[in-house]
Amino acid sequence: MNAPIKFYQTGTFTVGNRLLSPEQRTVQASAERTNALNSGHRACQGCGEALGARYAVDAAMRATDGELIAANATGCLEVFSTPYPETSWQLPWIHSLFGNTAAVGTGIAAAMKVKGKLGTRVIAQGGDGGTTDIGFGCLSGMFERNDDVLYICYDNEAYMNTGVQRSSATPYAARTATTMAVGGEPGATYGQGKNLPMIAMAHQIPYVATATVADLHDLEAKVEKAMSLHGARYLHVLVPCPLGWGSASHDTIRLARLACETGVFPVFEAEHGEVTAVSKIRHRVPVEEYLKPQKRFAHLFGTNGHPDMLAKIQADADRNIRRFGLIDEVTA
Ligand SMILES: Cc1ncc(C[n+]2csc(CCOP(=O)(O)OP(=O)(O)O)c2C)c(N)n1
Ligand code: SF4
Repeated sequence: MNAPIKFYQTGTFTVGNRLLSPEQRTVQASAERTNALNSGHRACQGCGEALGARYAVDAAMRATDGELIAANATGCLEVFSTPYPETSWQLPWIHSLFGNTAAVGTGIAAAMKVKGKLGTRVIAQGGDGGTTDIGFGCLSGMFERNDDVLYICYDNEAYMNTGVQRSSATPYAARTATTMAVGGEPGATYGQGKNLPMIAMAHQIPYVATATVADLHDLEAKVEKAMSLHGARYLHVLVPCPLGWGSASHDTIRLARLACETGVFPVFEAEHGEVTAVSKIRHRVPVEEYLKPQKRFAHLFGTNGHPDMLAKIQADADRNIRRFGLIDEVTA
C-alpha cells in the first residue's frame, strides 16, 4: 500500500549523502552557492527557519542569476539575521513592518517594472504570524492583484520571536504561552486557525506549494519552479522550532519528516487553484510518533493524558491523506 522506503537519508546528513549519487546529494557548501543567508546569524541551534530560508533564498538566487530583492517581515528570521548594524544577508534585503511585507514586495516589483528592470525578481518572506495573522490582508491583496512576487511563509506554528504566542497557524492542542496546558481540553482550541495554502489556492494564483526542511531538494525545486513563473506565487514551508516546540535541536529534520509521514502536513503543489502534484507518504506512521518528541504536546500523553484529543489529531491527519491522495489505494 505504501511507497517503498528508501534506505538512505536524503537530507543534509553526510552519512546519507555518501550513499547517494552526486546529483542527488544535498550540497551544503560549494563555490557556486550564493550563501544568501550567511554564517554569523543568531538563530537557535537546530532552527528550521534558518535552514529553510537558507535553501529557499539560495535557490531563488540561482534561479534569477542573483537578480533578487527580498522583503522580510518582523520575526525570528529578521531578528536573528540583522542585529543592527550587522547583517547575514548577501542580497538586497529590506525589513518591512511586521504586517506589510507582501505590500512592500509588491511595491518593489512595481518599482522594478517602472525602471525597466524586468530581470530583477522579488521575494517577500515572513513567519506564520506575519503571514496568517497581521499580514494576511496585504497578502490577500497581493494574490488578488496577481502581483509579481513570490511570498514564502516559514511556518513554525507560533509567534516565536516574542515568546511563543499562538498564531492562527498554531495546531490544535499545542501549548503556547497564550494557550496553556490547563482545563478539560488544554492547549490551542480545536477548529480555529487558518489553512493558508488552501486560502492562497482559493485566489487561483499561478502557483501555490508546501514544503518542509525534511526534503531540501523538493524545497529548492519548488522555489526554482516558482521563480520560473510570473504573477503571485505562494510557498508555505514547515520549519520546526526547537525552542517553541520543546524539541531537541537534532530532531528538526526528523520532526519535519514525521509531519509529512503522519499526514499532519500535506506536501503538494497547485496551479491556478488546482492541485497538480503531491508528495506521497512513503511510510505511514501514527500521529503520536510526531507529537511525542515535542513538549508542547506533552499534556496529551501519560496517565492524565487526552486520548480523545489525540484521536481528533489523527482524524485530521487521515482527512489530509484522503483529501490530497497522499497514499495510493487508500479507501477510507
Ligand atoms: C504591529 C506589530 N505588532 C507586534 C509586533 C511584535 N512582534 C515582532 S515579531 C512578532 C512575532 C513574529 O511571529 P511570526 O511571524 O510567527 O515569526 P517567528 O518569529 O515565529 O518566525 C511580534 C508579535 C511588531 N513588531 N509589530
Ligand atoms: S525561536 Fe525558533 S524560529 Fe526563532 S531562532 Fe529559535 S528555533 Fe529559530
